[in-house]
Amino acid sequence: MAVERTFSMIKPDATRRNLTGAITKLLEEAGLTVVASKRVWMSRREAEGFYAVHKERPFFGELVDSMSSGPTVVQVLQGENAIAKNREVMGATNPTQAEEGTIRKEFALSIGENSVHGSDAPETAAQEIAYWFSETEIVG
Ligand code: DAT
Ligand code: MG
Repeated sequence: MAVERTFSMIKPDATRRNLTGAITKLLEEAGLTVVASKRVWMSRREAEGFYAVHKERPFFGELVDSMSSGPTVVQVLQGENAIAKNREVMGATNPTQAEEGTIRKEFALSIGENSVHGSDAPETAAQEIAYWFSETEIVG
């Protein structure tokens, strides 16, 4: 399995509760290395662009409101099989369905305020990394 990079975001519901360290610890314990990280309070426009794939979904307005409601921490994670591994550590989108030991099981408040985002495929990982980071900000 090749070393990959994926994009991760610690959402406002989690930064508000001072969970940045606790969430990063779970990612690092899973073997993922944080090769870029910064705190960003995204605008509504940035949130709409980032989540454009969901713009026809009924929850889009709520999603944009929540993502622009406070600071997030955007990160690039690197490691073996990083995209799938990050999704595994995150747990299911709906925290009631997330497995024990996952970030969402432990910390998510609801399906909307579910504490973390993670890319779902190599193409989206590349797009999402480029949306928030320049190459020089990533130190692998
Ligand atoms: P994931 O974040 O697990 O990749 P997704 O891409 O389907 O899930 O949805 C993106 C985000 O949109 C999700 O993290 C929270 C929000 N969301 C998804 N389904 C929702 C719903 N039924 N009600 C409210 N928010 C929802
Ligand atoms: Mg998704």
